[in-house]
Parts: sequence; C-alpha cells; structure tokens
Amino acid sequence: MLTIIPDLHADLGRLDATLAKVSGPLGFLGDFIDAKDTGDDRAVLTRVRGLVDGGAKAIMGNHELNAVLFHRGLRDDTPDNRKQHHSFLDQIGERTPEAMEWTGWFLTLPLWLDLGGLRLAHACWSVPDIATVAARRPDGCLREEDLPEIGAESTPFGRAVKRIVSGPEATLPAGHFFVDGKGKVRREVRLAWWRSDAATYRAAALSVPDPLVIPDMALPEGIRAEIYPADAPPVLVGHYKMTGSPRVWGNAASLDYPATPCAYRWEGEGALMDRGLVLLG
Ligand SMILES: [Mn+2]
Repeated sequence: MLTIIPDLHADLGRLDATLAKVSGPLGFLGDFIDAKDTGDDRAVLTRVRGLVDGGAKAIMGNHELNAVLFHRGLRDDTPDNRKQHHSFLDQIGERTPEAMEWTGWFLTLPLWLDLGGLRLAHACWSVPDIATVAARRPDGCLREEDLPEIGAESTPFGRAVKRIVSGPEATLPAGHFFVDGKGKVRREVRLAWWRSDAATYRAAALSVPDPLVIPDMALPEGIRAEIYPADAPPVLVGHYKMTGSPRVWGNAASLDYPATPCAYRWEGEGALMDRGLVLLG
C-alpha cells in the first residue's frame, strides 16, 4: 500500500492537509518547489526530505531539474526562467550554499520509480526514454557530469531526461501548425502519451484549442513509441495542471489538479480506479 502525492509547489498548507488525511507509506511525484505566487519552499523541502529519510519514496520533477541546472549556470537566465523559480530564489537565494545543498539533494531523487505493480514518473513514463537513461543510470539518478548535455538538450540522453520530467512533444508534419490559447503559432504539439490507442497526430495532440486543425496523419514510429502500451503496468504522474474532477485515464493518470487537490491510495490493484483517488479539499 502506498499513497501517492503530486506537485506541492511550495504549498505547506497543502502538504499539511494531505498528511492529515492519509496514513501509511508515501510516494511523492516531484515539483516540491516554485510557488506560482507565494510559498514556503524551505519548509516544504525540509518536511519532504525528512519523510524521505524516514522511508517515503520521491522522484524528481521538472522544477527540481530546472533548479539543478539554473544554480549551475546550465539553464538560460531569462526573465521567464527566473519568474518560474522566484519563490525559491527569494527565500533560499541564487547559488548560495543552501541552494547548492538543496539542488544537490534533488540529484539524489530518481527520474522514475518502478514499484513492480505501479510506476511513478513526473510527466511521462516513456518506455524508450527510460531505456535510454537507464542504459547509463540504471537507478534513474543523474550525476553532475550528466548535466551539461541535459541543459543543452544536445544528446539523446539529455533529450530523454527532459521528456521524462516535462512530457513528450512532436513536430507537426511540414506545413502544419496551430494557434495556442495565447495566440502563439506553434509547430510542436504536446503528446497525450497515455492514450494507448492514439495512432495519429490529431488523436495524440494535447492542449490544442481546436484539435481539428491537427492533421489526422499517422504518427511516425519514433513518436508512436512514446505512447504508453495498454497492457503495461499502471503509471501515476503529476505535472499536467489538470482541470475538472480528478479521474483516472486508463492505466495512467495525472494527480496534478491545482484547484482540486488529490492523492492516490494504491493498494496493489493492477488497474487504476477512480475510487483510489483521495480528495483533499
Ligand atoms: Mn511539473
């Protein structure tokens, strides 16, 4: 039995409310830091680290990976990247001894955990990407010497790491594009990797205001391989800032519902069930 807790984003009140409602072994899906507005990064990290030292499981989110890269000069120093990381920077500072201590701890968190009957990743359980990373790092934990190629996304290894924590995207076939919710023209589309029967760009497209503009053309083999097989063990992720009521999607689910906090209580079932969801509101 294990209770899986998604993205906390420096929200100590949410962590307290979660811990008051659940009992038994815990697993965390990453993105502990970086409040949207205000938060308490240090308090959340201290609590989670204490729980991990006591046996809780935890994986790395894209915010932890970005912080590791930022404090080593391996992430672009742009206003957007600083804004995303502002609550940590305000409280803990930039490349301070404490920032280096926390980001060093982030590197001890694996990118994925396979618990036998249940798999955990922050954004995507990509079978080919996990194989690529595991060939070098079988335990899923990155080392300092891996970081430059991840920051630059310059190698298959570096790109695989990014897809595991941030989710896969595909470049649309030549001539195709869509306009996103902010009015920006995009030629890359996020993939709903959990739709095991998705065979075309349109069926696999995520976060597109009008999916009909996406071509109903077959996904190339390399991209099709990112789609999670229907007969594989269940996967829980966070990351996707879901709206509406929490629900499972089949053999995968995101637990990241910022407006409707939830967790998942797994009792060994081989298929995810809506009744495993624990609402924390
Ligand atoms: Mn995330």
